[in-house]
Amino acid sequence: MSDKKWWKEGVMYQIYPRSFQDSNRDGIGDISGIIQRLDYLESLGIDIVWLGPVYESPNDDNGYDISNYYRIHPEFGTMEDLEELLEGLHDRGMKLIMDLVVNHSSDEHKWFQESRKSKDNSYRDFYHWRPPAADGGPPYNWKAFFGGDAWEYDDLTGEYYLHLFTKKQPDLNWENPKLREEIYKMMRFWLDKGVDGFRMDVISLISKPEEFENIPNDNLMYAVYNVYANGPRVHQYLQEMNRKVLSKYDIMTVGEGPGISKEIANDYIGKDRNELNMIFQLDLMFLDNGAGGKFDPREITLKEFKSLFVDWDKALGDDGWNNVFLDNHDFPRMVSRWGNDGEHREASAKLLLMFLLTMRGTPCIYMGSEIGMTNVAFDDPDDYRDIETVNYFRNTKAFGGDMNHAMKMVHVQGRDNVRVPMQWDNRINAGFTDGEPWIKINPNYEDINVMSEEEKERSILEFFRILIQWRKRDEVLQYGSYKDLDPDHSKLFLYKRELNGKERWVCLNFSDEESDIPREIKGKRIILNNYREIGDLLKPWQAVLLK
Ligand code: TEU
Ligand code: CA
Repeated sequence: MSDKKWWKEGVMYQIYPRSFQDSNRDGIGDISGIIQRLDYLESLGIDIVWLGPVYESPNDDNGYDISNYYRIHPEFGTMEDLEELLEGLHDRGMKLIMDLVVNHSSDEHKWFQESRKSKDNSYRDFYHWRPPAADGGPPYNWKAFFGGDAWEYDDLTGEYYLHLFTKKQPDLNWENPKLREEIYKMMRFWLDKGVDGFRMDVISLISKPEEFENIPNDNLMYAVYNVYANGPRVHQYLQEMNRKVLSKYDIMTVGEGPGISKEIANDYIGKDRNELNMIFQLDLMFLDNGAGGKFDPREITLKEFKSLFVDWDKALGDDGWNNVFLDNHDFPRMVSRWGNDGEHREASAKLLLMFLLTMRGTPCIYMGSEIGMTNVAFDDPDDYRDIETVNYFRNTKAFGGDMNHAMKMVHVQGRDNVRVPMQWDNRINAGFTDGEPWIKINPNYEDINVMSEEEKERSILEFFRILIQWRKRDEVLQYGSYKDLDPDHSKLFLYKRELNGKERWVCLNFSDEESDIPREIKGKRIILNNYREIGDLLKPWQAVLLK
């Protein structure tokens, strides 16, 4: 059995601050808005809130471009608000983890402002600068995550700087010990305030190759897994960070890990590595990327889906610890992507929640999934806000691509699917704001919202609350071993959790069709079922937990 830790027993809940609750009618979610909803958070039974970035930022990438790590962006409130939120969570027995975005800063951060001034500026080496190629173009052929080149020319000094994300997100140079000390100092500032840990943005990318080289392939995922991630000194940096900062506090860390494959995951999170506690592995999120990237997706089979979880569980074993999630602020809504958000929305939303809360690993639920919120489909490109989507539309247009097709792809894959505001009730703007929201509301808010879920019997929300209570008092669900009982089944995900002779079975029908009841669960006692009963066949998206 894996060692006991509070962060293995807790349930995480992600808040995207811009879209949770507006408190001052400017149409932007803010910290006071979250404070107004503290009782709701407590009522869910969640333990750990992951708060997206609320630091000062020009918002090129909605706060993932930080211009001052010590200040709260005025649109989100003040430092006092943040302290009040922290206290409010702690009073209710919940923890707060903050987003730590240190692979890159904003180009408006004072470090970058200094760095670009001259080649001998004392901040020059806080970033990666290189002279142009012989033809004056970018020194290397690297591509950025949100389209275009990853090297940007700056005519002040006639050199290029590296940005793996937008050009307003220059990558920090971790080779520089002065930069690292600055980061550690900033981390201590937040930990001394009492925050309970960090979600570390793209932490797998912080160490760059010793010698930059061209990439023999223009597939972004190839670059991520083979060049951008897991650089030669990433473990040295994380061990140093752990020794100098993390180990001094009772906190948790989860590193976002694009490019970390299961074979090397325990190098980051293994017990004796003294690096991180968990990673968010993105293999599943990237699995459907086709040759043209995320906007060129392919179908994934249930078998692939299952084997990914099974293989990761096996690879981490009792040395590492998994984090289990099906969506976040970067990927489509889980019920739209992995369930059926039409006819079977309620059943499949419950099934996916049961999956998250019965797997081995700390579950992380994205706000709104507890009420089965779905993807959104705006008709007008101007209704989209996310820089990745905006760039995609722009590039499609520039290269004479099919805009209708692009729109369809955005409806399926775009990040704004999950960034539209939380749906609280059926009043105008879904109770999110009394002003003009920064992005349009999903028109289905009149049917899908917290208030109507609270009033309904056997709602998704009620199901989620019951599941959480089970998870929290059941050691078998927390620490029990995990075994897939029928890896080849094309519709069912059937697994067993086991601890000290106690067993739990989870039977999930991942399909729009009925399915046979597996013999393994016949005669077992039902703990929780997303249908009223269990007949001779499993209903579409039926989910049953048994003992
Ligand atoms: O995401 C990193 C990451 O790998 C994602 O960029 C993902 O590939 C992309 O969103 C797919 O559309 C983190 C943050 O979660 C994301 O919001 C930021 O935009 C990004 O880093 C840069 O900070
Ligand atoms: Ca506001």
